[in-house]
Amino acid sequence: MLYYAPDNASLCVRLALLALEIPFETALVDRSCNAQNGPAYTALNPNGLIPTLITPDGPIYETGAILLWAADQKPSHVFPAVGNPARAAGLAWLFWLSNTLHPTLRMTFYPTKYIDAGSAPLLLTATRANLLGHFAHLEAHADWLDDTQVSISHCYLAPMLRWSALYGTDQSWFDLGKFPRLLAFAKRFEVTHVADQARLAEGLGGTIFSAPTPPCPPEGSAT
Ligand SMILES: N[C@@H](CCC(=O)N[C@@H](CS)C(=O)NCC(=O)O)C(=O)O
Repeated sequence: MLYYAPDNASLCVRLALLALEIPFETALVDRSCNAQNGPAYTALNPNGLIPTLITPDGPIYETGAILLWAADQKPSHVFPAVGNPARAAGLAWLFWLSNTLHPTLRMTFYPTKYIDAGSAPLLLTATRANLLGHFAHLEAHADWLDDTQVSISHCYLAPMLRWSALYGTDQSWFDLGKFPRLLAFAKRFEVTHVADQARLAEGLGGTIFSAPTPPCPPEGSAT
């Protein structure tokens, strides 16, 4: 069971489970009433953050951890298995996405969780500059962007490109067109069967990664 909200970090997990062809059901976390902080959800994930995946081993949270757990259920499908020399670089990038790019992006969505409202504009300016540096880093060094086989790092990154274009107080800082390799990746991934299934399930519209529009989900809300 995947606890999700449309166009939330659970989208990364949905994409990976679809790519792995691991059957799953979903349970909506209703953000309109802050259900992520209610007792039923925090009993599963005490951080009060979406997603959580219920597995035979119990609930797992943290997007990167869930992606790795899922990939290890079907070794070599979407991530190098233990023993494969490519796993080292794969892990380095997965953790970079999880401990560098994703938290930085979160700061632009929820600046007042990190600093007082008066200082938020300063934080946003600095954080957006950092993010542009992170995207330039990917553009220059992430050779896995060009892989045609879907990986869990693809499933993690593509929604982050989408959110950069859609969420926060001002999107003028972000122009995917300035990063041709990232743009080509987004265009390639969004026409896969996996992205199409996620798009329909969460009402994400067309060109969901390269030129996204706000979602129109069949249930729940993104924020
Ligand atoms: N470190 C967490 C972050 C997840 C996260 O930021 N989730 C957002 C939705 S995309 C959330 O739950 N936001 C609700 C809140 O902050 O109250 C992870 O990797 O799973």
